[in-house]
Amino acid sequence: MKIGITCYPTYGGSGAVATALGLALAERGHEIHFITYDQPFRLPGFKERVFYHEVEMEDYPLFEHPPYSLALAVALHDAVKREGLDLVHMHYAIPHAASAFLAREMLGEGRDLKIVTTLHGTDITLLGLHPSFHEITRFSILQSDGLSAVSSFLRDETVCNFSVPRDGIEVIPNFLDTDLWRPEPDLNRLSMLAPHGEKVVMHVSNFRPVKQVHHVVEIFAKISQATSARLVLIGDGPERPRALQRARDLGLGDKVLFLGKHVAVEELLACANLFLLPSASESFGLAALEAMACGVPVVASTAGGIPELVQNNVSGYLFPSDAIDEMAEAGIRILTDEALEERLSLGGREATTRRFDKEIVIPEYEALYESVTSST
Ligand code: GMT
Repeated sequence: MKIGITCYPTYGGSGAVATALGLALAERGHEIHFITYDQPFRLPGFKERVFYHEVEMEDYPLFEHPPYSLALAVALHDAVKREGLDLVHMHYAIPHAASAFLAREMLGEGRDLKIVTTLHGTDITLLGLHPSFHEITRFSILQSDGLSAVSSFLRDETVCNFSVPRDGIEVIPNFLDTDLWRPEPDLNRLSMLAPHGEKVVMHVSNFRPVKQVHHVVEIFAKISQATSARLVLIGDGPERPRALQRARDLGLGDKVLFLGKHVAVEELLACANLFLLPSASESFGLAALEAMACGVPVVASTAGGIPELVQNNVSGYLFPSDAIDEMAEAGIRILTDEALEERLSLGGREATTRRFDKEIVIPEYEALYESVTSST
């Protein structure tokens, strides 16, 4: 098939999933056209059957907010006509699904365009609920020919928040390549992260408020009172200054390493002994899945779809998102009991290879495409 993919190219789970999906589909023989305003952060250089179309935006003194949704509609319309795409797959409903609808209208009567939309998280749980977005989000969900949500939790939220039919939404979880995300630490990197043999506690995110990175720092502060450990923070975003300040206030000094945005996170994750994800809201939690694939026990919140991947006492421990003391205690247990760390590490890796490997999940997207393109 010839498939157009639109996602946010910035550091974040929906862009990571969309890019991994496009690359995996190309490996399986499909032709993939990424249509985005910038090169997706996990999209490498040249790959066979993979093309990148940049959405061109014209600035104008009248615009305080340039109308990206329109420029995207034009880019989609153009790509469909020039490349003969069979369908476009929109990741994150706002505004992508509405732009795809516009592109389809622009094609007119003679040309049908199938639209698949994957709901990722805050498009449904936060942003889409705002009165300025709610009706257009509902409309573009209903106008999509195929819909997927990344967890059962998110499907239920969509049905409840937007009054749309439940049976039209497939649950297709986040996935990864378990050959790439592996529990094999590079000893050189490990010695740089933990030069004195400390345990490595890790967190990866885009540092948005929902991630509660200040909680990560507080949990770590308690852990470091009980055992020798370092906290490695990967990613960047609006909450970084607050987290940095919290680390300073708690006197954590060089026990906390801020590494900023890294693309090859898998190289670092395998060095960790514990992954923290105390999010206030999380439709799935791709970062936790990446940790599990690398054999890293997870201590996380029970928010949203996290319990659909992290199993209590199998791959980690789950608590309410503000339970800092309980999360710290669980972290200390894991870091001071090698047999427990090993058991949770194996449990996470096993769950990942069994349910979340790309070989299992990509066919679920292909089946969705088939059902959409074969329907009239
Ligand atoms: O919905 C968002 O906040 C955007 C998105 C992103 O780009 O980071 O994150 C969501 O999509 C990921 C991929 O499907 C999920 O793993 C994340 O759990 C989800 N984030 C939230 O729900 C906060």
